[in-house]
Amino acid sequence: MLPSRHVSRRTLLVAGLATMTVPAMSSCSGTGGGARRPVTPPDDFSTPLAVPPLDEGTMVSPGVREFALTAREGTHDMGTGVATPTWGFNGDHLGPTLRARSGETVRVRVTNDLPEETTVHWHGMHLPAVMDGGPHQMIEPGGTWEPVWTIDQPAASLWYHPHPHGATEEHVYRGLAGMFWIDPDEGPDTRLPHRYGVDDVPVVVQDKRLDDDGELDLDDQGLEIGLLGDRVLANGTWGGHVEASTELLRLRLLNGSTARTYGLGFSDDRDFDVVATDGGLLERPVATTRVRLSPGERAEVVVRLAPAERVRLVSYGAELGDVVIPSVFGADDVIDVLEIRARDRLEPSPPVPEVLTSIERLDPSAADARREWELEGREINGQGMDMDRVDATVTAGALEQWTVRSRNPYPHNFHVHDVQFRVVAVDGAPPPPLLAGLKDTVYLEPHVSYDLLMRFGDHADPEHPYMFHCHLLLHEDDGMMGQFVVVDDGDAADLSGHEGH
Ligand SMILES: [Cu+2]
Repeated sequence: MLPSRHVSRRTLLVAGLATMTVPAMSSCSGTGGGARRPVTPPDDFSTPLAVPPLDEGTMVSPGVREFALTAREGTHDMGTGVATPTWGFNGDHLGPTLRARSGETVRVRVTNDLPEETTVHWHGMHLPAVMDGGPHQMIEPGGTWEPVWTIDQPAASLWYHPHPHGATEEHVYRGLAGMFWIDPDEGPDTRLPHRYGVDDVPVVVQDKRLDDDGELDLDDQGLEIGLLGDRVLANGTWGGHVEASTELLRLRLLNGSTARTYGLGFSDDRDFDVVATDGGLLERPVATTRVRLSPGERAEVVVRLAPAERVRLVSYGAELGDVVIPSVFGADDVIDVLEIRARDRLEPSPPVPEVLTSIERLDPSAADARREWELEGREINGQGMDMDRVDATVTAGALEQWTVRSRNPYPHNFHVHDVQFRVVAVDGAPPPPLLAGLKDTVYLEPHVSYDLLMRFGDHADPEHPYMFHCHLLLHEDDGMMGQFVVVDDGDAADLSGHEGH
């Protein structure tokens, strides 16, 4: 099931880390053969930032919005002047920003024009398991898949990407990723900057490494966390600039990388407001100078600009917690992501509201069930992914507390399909403000326990599982993933009839 390129060397590295063979690790960060190349900074920021096309679909009947996505091959210039072979949705690289409203029914006609099977997963979306686009909903080359669901969650910046078991890292790395914005039911939230591509800009942050022929280098060089690129692109643009015409600029940041965790801020260390995390608005804006995003996480930030200034969005590297030799995982890399160029005259923007929303309080003591998940090597609770095994059977509507912990001295994170969870405790303490909102993916500092409280939905289906997994895509591909099934009270899961056997 697993691609062979991952197995033997990987096992050795895991074994090495388990016994803390630090010298073996340091050789990865040295200058000898197989060393990781330093990150290449852009020469200048003369290229306009690519903004993915906005796709609001077609209203085929009142409240029903239809989209079409085709995954296909193409080429894209990653800033080298070379046409790098890539994959994209409805284009050569990446995909359009799909936009729909809370309460609408959405239908997406997905066509696979790739030479191999893939899937499309709606990351962060609450929806029936059979519409989730996980590894059980494979689309053959030339095939189509048409999921339909009703959006039953607040406004949020979600995203979509392939999820074929064993090949997710490669499919995302080749370029298959796009954002899916949910607006409030009455339309865009006008209290915040909301004009697409003008003062409300999607920023898909990804690192890539190209070989001497200008092709994407899929060799992870034995790095424990998988592919770590030496150039960082925003929306596929290396060294891009965005021209700002308003005093406030909202950037919807998505870490669409396969392995790298970013610590994002601005070149002059200015404060900015984080207004939303994975699953939607925070209750109040959080003023900060850094936001940490591990693969799959999102944050919406609002930055105030002065006329005619230039300021860069920078990844200062990330606080990874108690990892061995953080530099090996890119934690020391300081990377310019894009430049903001403010016009000489800026349109006034309304101030960011002091109160953005209210989020339902969930009481941990009222949990219907508690589960513990320990991540180690490529396993969760000592088991690798098995498409035929159900790791948790959840009652529809149940409130559950999942306690998650990494037992490795290198990065992992944790993503749960179908639900937005609340981080109610980090090692028993209240979560930091940026983890206090709705989340579907959380970085796991090694040896720290995260208590996640989540209310499962109403889409009972004993035959189709949802996934939970590490969102470092190599780890996921190698089996750091489990399955849960949502059933009506008293029912049992039954995967015997599902596809994929
Ligand atoms: Cu992991």
